[in-house]
Amino acid sequence: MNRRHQHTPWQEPESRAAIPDPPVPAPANNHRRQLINAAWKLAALAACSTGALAVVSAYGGLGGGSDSAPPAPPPAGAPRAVVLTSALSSPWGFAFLPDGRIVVTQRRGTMVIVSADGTTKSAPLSGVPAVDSAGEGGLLDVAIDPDFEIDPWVYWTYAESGSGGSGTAVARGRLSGTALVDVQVIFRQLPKVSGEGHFGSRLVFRSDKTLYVTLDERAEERPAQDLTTHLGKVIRIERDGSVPTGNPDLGGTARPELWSLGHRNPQGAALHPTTGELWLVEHGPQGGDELNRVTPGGNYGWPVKSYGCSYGAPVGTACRIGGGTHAPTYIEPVSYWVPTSIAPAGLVFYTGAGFPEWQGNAFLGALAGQALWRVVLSGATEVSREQLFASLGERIRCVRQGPDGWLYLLTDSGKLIRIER
Ligand SMILES: [Ca+2]
Repeated sequence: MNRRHQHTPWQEPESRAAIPDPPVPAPANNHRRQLINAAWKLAALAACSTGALAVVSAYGGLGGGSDSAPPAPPPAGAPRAVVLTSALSSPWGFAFLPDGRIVVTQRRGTMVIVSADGTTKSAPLSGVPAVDSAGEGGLLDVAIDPDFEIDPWVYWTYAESGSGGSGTAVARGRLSGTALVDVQVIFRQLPKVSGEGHFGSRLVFRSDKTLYVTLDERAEERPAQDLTTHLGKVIRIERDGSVPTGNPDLGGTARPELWSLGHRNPQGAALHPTTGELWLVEHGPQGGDELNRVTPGGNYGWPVKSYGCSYGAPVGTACRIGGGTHAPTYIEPVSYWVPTSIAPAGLVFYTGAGFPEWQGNAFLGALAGQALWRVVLSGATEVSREQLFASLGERIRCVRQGPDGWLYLLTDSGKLIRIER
């Protein structure tokens, strides 16, 4: 087996969440919430008999996995998870439409629209080009045009087959009912390469309506430092794919759309709410997952430096790639995870009113790590971090904040979950 593919998240079973979902979706009022909580408690008790875990509390209120003691209820007001739907098929990315509905990509190549309360799911949208869904590829992230109400463009990333293999691409189409029309491919990662690992990718609109795209290194490693390729880079493009002004000058042979380099497999990205800067999370090899603040022209070190180790290396610090330390040549991560990879996916800075204690914190999902991570920051310095909802036992693929101010999670098992109180 290719050593670079040994930890790929899709190789893990997607059947960990053997817990029945609540019988009704989103709670509309306190009475329904009580019904849902009762259903979850029953599910938790049932799950305990099979050794599985269940939880609705961020801190394990209904979990614990003990066969002898009944689970304790979550503390009043504690953040809790409500499953809005579990009817999605390997969902990967989602985005809120102005009317509150949610566009969801499903990795094998379909896009659907879910109602705001999760109770209904549309037929697959027509017009989505064919995707290469082998390995970690497929239909990936989705974003809504900042001017959607004027011109209803939807943007998405996907693995595209072509000469030389496959690569990440960005397309857009106008949403008309359940159709995407006027579909255009606005960007293609070059070169396309063989292999089924590391396609990234996330889409983030800046306040100036240009588009950041985070691009993996396709498990090729070295090209992440090669400015003539798009592998292992963040790019910044206009909505039609053209190159905007203001990108960093990286030298004569550099591709003009490049924004930063030296990334491995960035599967989460978000704008910082006060600085407007792009931040991202990327997978390390064996350990070395990173939360990064992205600066224009910044080099994040892969594959020269990593706090992780090559696959198969003994656990420890001696095996860290390039010694681990990035500075002064490369940019240090804000936070990193060792010795085990959590496989981060999805990133958001919380700005909602529902959790005042979480204001300005970064939240990222974990696939292999099966948790929602909360990182408390002071500027670009980590103050503390903790994992939440680990007892859900879900591979969390995407994290966003909804227009209602709650956090929303997408899981590989097919769930859309709202974190509320
Ligand atoms: Ca790095």
